[in-house]
This record gives sequence, C-alpha cells and structure tokens, in this order.
Amino acid sequence: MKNQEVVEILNNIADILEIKKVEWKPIAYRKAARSIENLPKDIEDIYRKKGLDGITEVSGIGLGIGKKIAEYLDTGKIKEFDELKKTVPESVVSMMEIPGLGPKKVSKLYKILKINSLGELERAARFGKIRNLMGFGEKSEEDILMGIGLIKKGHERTLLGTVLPIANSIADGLRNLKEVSKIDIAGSIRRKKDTVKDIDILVISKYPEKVMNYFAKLNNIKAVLAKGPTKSSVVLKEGINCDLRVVGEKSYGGALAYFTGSKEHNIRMRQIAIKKGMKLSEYGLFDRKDKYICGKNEEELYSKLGLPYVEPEMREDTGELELKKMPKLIGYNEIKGDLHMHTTWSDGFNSAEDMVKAAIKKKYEYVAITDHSKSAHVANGMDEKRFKKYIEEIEKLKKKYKNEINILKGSEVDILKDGSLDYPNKILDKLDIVIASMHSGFRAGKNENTNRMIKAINSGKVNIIAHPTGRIINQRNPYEIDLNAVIKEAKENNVALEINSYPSRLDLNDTNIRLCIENDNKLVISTDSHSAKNLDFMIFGIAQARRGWAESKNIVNAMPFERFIKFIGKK
Ligand code: DGT
Ligand code: CA
Ligand code: ZN
Repeated sequence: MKNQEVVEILNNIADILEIKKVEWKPIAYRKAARSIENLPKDIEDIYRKKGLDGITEVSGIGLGIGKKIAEYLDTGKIKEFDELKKTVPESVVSMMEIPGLGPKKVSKLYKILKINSLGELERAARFGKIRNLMGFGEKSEEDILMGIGLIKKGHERTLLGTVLPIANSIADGLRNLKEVSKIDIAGSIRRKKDTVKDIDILVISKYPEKVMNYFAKLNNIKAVLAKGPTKSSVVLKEGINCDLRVVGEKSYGGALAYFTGSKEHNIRMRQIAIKKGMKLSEYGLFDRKDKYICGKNEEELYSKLGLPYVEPEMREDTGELELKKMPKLIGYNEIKGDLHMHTTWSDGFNSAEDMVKAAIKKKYEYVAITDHSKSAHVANGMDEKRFKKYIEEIEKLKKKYKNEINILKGSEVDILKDGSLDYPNKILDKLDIVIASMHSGFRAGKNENTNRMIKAINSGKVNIIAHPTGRIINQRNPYEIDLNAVIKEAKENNVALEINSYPSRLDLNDTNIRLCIENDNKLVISTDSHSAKNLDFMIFGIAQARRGWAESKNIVNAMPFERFIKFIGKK
C-alpha cells in the first residue's frame, strides 16, 4: 500500500513549488494529496488494474499529476521532483518537516537569517534570534525547538498502525512456507505499544536455512544486515528493521516470552523464578541443576512459576505480576458500535450512507455519524443551514436501515475558547449523541485548558469528550491539562472519555486509560474515521484499552444497544 508515500511526495512537491512562489500548482498538488489520503482503496492496485485512467478517475487528480503518480508507482520516484529539490537548499526541505513551519515561514528563515541546517535553526531558536522576525514570536521559538525534538524522536519510532500491516504481511508470507511450523510476531508489536522501533518475528522450523533464504529475498528489503541459521536482520524499504529468529519446539515458549518483553517484565519474571529455585531464560524454565522443566509455550511457563497467564499488552512491569486476580481484558471482538466518524458533510471522504453500510458490514449494533460543527473551518464544519440538511439525511438513513443497524445522529462539536459549545442548545437537543473536543487555541495554558474542558463537561449537553489530550504522535505533544480534574468532572457528569483509535492519536493513551479505570470512569473506543476504510482502526484503540487494563464493563460502546442508549440518555 503506497498511498501514504504518494501523499507525502505530492505534499513535498507542493511545499517546494510554494517556496518558489509558483502559483496555482501547489493547490492542485495538495488537492490531489488530500484525495489520495482519503482514498479507501490502494492507489497502486487501481493503477495496476485500470492504468492511468484509473488514477485520473479519482476526484481531484488531473492528467498532469496523474502521470507523476504513475511514474512514482512504476519507478519509485518522480524525476521532476528530484530536479525540483535541487533548486532549493537541502535545509529548506528539512525545515518543512517541522510542524507549524509552512513554506512562507521557511522562506523567511532561509532568506533573512540565512539558516542552512536544522542545527542552525536549533541554535537560532535557542538564542532568541527568531522572535523578532515578522510573523514569529517567543512562542514560535519554543515550538520550533519542540518540533526539532519531535523530529529526532519521530525518526526512531514508527506508528503501530504503520508497522502492523507490514509485519503481518511478512508473517503471512513466512506462515505459508511448508518449512515453518509456527510463527509469532513478538516485541513491542505483540504488546501493541503505540509506537514501535522494529519488527521481531519468531518461528519454529527444522529447516532454518531455507526459511532465512526466503526471508533475505523478500521484495521489500533495502539491505540485509546479518544472515545466519538462527537469526537474520534486515532493513525494510519502509525504513524499519526486521529481525527473524528460528528456534526449536522445546524452547519456543521461552523464546516467545523473552522476545515479547518488555525487558522490565522479563527481569521481574526471572527474579520470581530465582526466588522459587528455578532459572528462566530464552530457552525455557530450568531447575537448579539446569535440568529442563518446560518451555514449549508461555502458558506452562507462567503456570510452573505459580503465576496467572499475563496478556502481552499488560507485560510492562507496572504491577501485573503482583496481581491476585487478572482483569479480563476487553476482547478484540467486543465492540458493538463506532461512535465517532466524519462524512462528506464535513471532512470525511465517504458519504454518510457509505459509512452506515461499512458499519453494517462490521456487524455493529449501532453507529454514530458525527460531523464537525461550524467553527471547524479547516474541517469544513457545518453552519446551521447545512446542519439542518445533514439532520434530514441522517433521519432518512435511520429509517432506511432500521432493520440492520441503529443510527445515531451526532456531531463532533468544538469546545470554543471560552468553554462554550459551538452550537446553541436548540441544535444540540436535536442530536442523539454529542461529542465535544478542542481543536485549537490550547496554547492558552494548563488552567485555561482545564477550565475550558470542564465547562463543556458541565454543560449537560455532552456525552463524550473526544481525544481528550490532543496529542498527535511524532507531531504534537499533548496539550497541558489537569487530567485528574477532567476525569473527576467527567465521572460526576456521566460523560465518557474517548480512546481515539486513529493510529497517530491513540489518545487517551495507555497510562491515561489506566488512570480512568482506577477511578472507575466510563470510556468509549472510537475510530474518528474519515473514510469507510478507517473503521478498521478500531483494533488499535482496543489494543490501547487493553494496555490500560480495561475490561468490557469499562467501555460504553461494548454495551448492547439497549443498555448503551440508557447510558447516553437524552441530554
Ligand atoms: P521496541 O523499542 O519498540 O522495539 O520495543 P521491544 O520491546 O520490541 O524491544 P526490542 O526490540 O529491543 O527487544 C525485543 C524484546 O527482547 C524485548 O521486549 C525484551 C527482549 N530483550 C531485549 N533486550 C533485552 C535485555 O537486555 N534483557 C532482557 N531481559 N530482555 C531483553
Ligand atoms: Ca522490537
Ligand atoms: Zn473527529
């Protein structure tokens, strides 16, 4: 799936054209990028099946840009882009990567301050040389420093949502080999951490050489770092490392536990083994005289150590090995409805009807359509006139599909700077479900942000607070907010807090979720879908819920419809 790569390169072209003050063209490139970003299909697949025509059939893509996309899919590059890049300094290209620095600002930094590298930019920000430029201030310097920090960090860790499909496809290929009798993805991916450093795969095979030969020839490999009979390491084209280990049947459980980690959990496990007069290693569990006790699977390891089995998502040494009774984590198939999604009424790619059909396909009992309110200009939020039409359409869909799914009329309503909601009560009262969230202005500070959110929770009109800390992984830190105060207020007002499943958000995060569970708050897991395809993101939210030790009783949208609707009530 190359959609994301194509989106990036189109946006990069637009950036450079804008820096070069070329008119109109940047807009066309950005429009094309946006279309592909929201495309529910694989652009490469379309191109293979229907050629250039297939690409230009996508709305927003004309022949000129279509040809460039085809060139990229054929050759992995766009010649004109490579030429274009040579016409601006390298530093300009890397400065564009900093969140909040668009072409205009980058041009200024380059031309006026003669900044030639990220290092120089960092120094200029640190020494207060940027604040006096038109359009910049002290706050911009802080943002630039934070942005550079995030870039450095971001290059090390990749979103679980990006890595998991890649890991799964490699694992599927290996699983199909007749020489492979068992396979698991281990490491942080198995624990479903929100970001991942590399892919760790483990297999049982009596023919390790054949397995390694296949692995080293995968078509998405950039370089082979090491190749041996028990361990091989490669760098994938996507820029991620992947390690494959082949082990024997007797030690598979030992190895799986070891390479699943976390390191901290492993260390605690080994301490427990020692206390009980045993030794635990990646080969299994042994007695004092090094005699093998067990190690075929993880279950027997835990059991022989006198411990209950610990789900991978909980293995972080944050108290899981001291528990008397394990929580029964919410299952990956227990969600009964998705409560946050956008359609063509605001900034979604698919129509409301498409989204409803996709939800039916997921076998959900209910679904909420929640397009943006009027102040969300960048997201094409609806003014009151359009809102009326929107409501009419959802009403129609409600009737049309009443035997298949319960549709809720909803909206993701902006919490304005003063904490009031973006629609008057008479509009909010027409809705079945109201999601509220902050989308801008959260630089105001911790107190202001907290009060603003608490006011919304107190309004009596809100059912759910969406993405309650506002982070965007590798791009934007969470805004400052007193989460304890928010949690308390939400509980008192019967307002659920959202676990947003969008791979770059996953907000609330695992530790926030754990805090909510300890306080007995209600949570929802929603996808914030901007296309029908995005409904698949649900597993990432569930994974974070499991990392926060959530059980189904904590999750409002794991309730069957009758109970769910009672919880939501009519506010
Ligand atoms: P990451 O950073 O996303 O790759 O996270 P992990 O947990 O996948 O870390 P990684 O790939 O370095 O190692 C995979 C597992 O191998 C890790 O979860 C636990 C185990 N491991 C690695 N190094 C050590 C170590 O020094 N001691 C112990 N006990 N376990 C280790
Ligand atoms: Ca790893
Ligand atoms: Zn949303």
